This record gives sequence, structure tokens and C-alpha cells, in this order.
Amino acid sequence: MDPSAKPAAPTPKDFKSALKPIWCPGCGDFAVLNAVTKALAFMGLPREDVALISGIGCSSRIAAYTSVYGFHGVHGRALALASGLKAARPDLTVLVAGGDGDGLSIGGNHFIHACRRNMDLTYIIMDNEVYGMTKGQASPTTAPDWTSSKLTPQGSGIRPFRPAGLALTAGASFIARGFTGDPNGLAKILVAAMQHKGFSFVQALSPCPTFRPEQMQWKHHVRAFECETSSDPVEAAQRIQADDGMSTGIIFRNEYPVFRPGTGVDRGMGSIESEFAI
Ligand SMILES: Cc1ncc(C[n+]2csc(CCOP(=O)(O)OP(=O)(O)O)c2C)c(N)n1
Ligand code: SF4
Repeated sequence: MDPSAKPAAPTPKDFKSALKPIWCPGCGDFAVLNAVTKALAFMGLPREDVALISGIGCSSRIAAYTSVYGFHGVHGRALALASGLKAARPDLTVLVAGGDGDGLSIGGNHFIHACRRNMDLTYIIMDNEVYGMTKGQASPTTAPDWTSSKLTPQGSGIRPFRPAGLALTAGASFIARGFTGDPNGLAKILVAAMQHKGFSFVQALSPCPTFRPEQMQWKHHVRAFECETSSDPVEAAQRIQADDGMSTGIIFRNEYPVFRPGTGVDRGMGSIESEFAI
């Protein structure tokens, strides 16, 4: 080996950990993992400059399956953890990931405030319209007439969130939707999301074959948005409202001011740590 040779460029495999995912066969989350590792390899970032923070749920296991810094946190609090990390280490590229239950039920309030705070984070919701880990309850993205859950055998009767619309209204500066049936397209979206300065929200349509086997048909319905990315929130809102939730691409991107905590009062980590010394 030539010691003066440049180190080989990282590959997606370099960003995978030695742990074998325990997701069910056919789970869309495998493709999200592939898209994330592809995107990181493309960005060529050193592993120690990246962190992936997750909540709790099948999808949130993703943190353990990558080789970057990670924190498999508590249910619904991934964005709170990630915001704290980004505040302390603004130099890191911070990815945040979890399910629709994690991010929109118990974590819903953190989601809307993360959107309006506009810290430089990339947040992936792996949306399977169900709580997978707890065996198939309705989530905030479940259709009101889904009757297969034992908890809601007549359907929840509750209108679902449109995650992209919620993110737009709450002030997110980058909003996109990808599909696990197109992991390369999802990886491209993730690269754009990580390159964007501000809060980037990516809804990844990620089927749960175990509790939502009908989602295996999504591949026949998903298609690319016909129009270009908009920087106009009114136009983007109309597009989201007119869509059935199955169109993919970067819906909205705008350069809103990025939140940097402590601006003008940079106390440094040393003084913060000393406050917590026992
Ligand atoms: C405070 C708290 N409440 C409830 C739970 C139980 N719980 C674990 S995962 C989960 C929902 C998972 O659904 P989702 O976030 O959509 O992820 P998926 O498993 O579908 O990937 C719930 C309710 C918990 N772990 N902690
Ligand atoms: S229960 Fe659903 S979301 Fe969880 S691992 Fe299995 S297929 Fe994936």
C-alpha cells in the first residue's frame, strides 16, 4: 500500500454499522437506510462530522444501523435532542429520523416549533401511516376509514395531517417528499436537504408490509411532482392541497434566517458545563 495515496472516497457501506437491521422483510425503512448512507457517501463527509438522532419506533432504530454518531432517544423527543446537539456543535451535520407517530403525535409540538425555529437540521419522517412498533395503531397520518386496527375497528374518524402542509404552515424552509421504492431519488432529496441551510423536512413514504400490507401498492401510485420547486409559500400550499400525497420531489425551498442560539452571547461550552458540575 502506498502511504502517500489519497484515502479512498467513502462508500455507502462505510456509513452502515455492523448491526443487522431487525426490520420485517419488505419494510420500507431498509430503503431509507440505503438512501441515507448513499447521501452521506455522496457528500463525502467524515463520519465523525455527522450525527443521526432518532426517537422510538421501528423507523427510529435507524440510528443504530449507521456508523455516524447517533442517539436512539426517547419517543417524540428526537428534535429536542437534535436541536440541543446542533446548538452545542453547530459544526456537525445533524440528521434526525423517526416515524409519523414519533414525529407527529407525541413529538408534534416539537415538530412545529422546529419548523419555525429553522435550525440547520435535516428531519426525515418515515411515514407508514401507522404505529408499527406497538403493533398497528392509527397515527396522525392514518386515513379516517382505516379499519384494520383492533383499537379502531370502525376507523379513527379523524382527518389526517398532511405533513408537508403542516411543515409549510409552521415555517420550514425546505420541504420534500420521497418514496422508498425510489431510493436513489430519496438519496438525491437527502443530499439537497443536507446542503440546504435551515430546517429541512423530508417525508419518506415508507410502507409497513406487516400492518399496512396494502401500502405495497404505493409503487403504482407514486409519481414525481410535475412542477418545479417553489419558493412561494402560497404556491406551495396550493400544490400540497391539490395533491393526493403521493407526488414526490422538493416541494418548497426558501432562504429563511437560520436560527443560531446564543447569537451575540456566546458563552462557550466551558461555562455551560461548569453550571452543571456537582
Ligand atoms: C412515552 C412513550 N409513549 C409511548 C411509547 C410506545 N411507543 C413506542 S413506539 C410508538 C409508536 C411508533 O410509531 P411510529 O413513530 O410511527 O414508528 P414506526 O414504528 O411505525 O416506525 C409508541 C406509541 C413509548 N415508547 N414511549
Ligand atoms: S412492523 Fe412495519 S414498520 Fe415495523 S419493522 Fe415491521 S414492516 Fe417495518
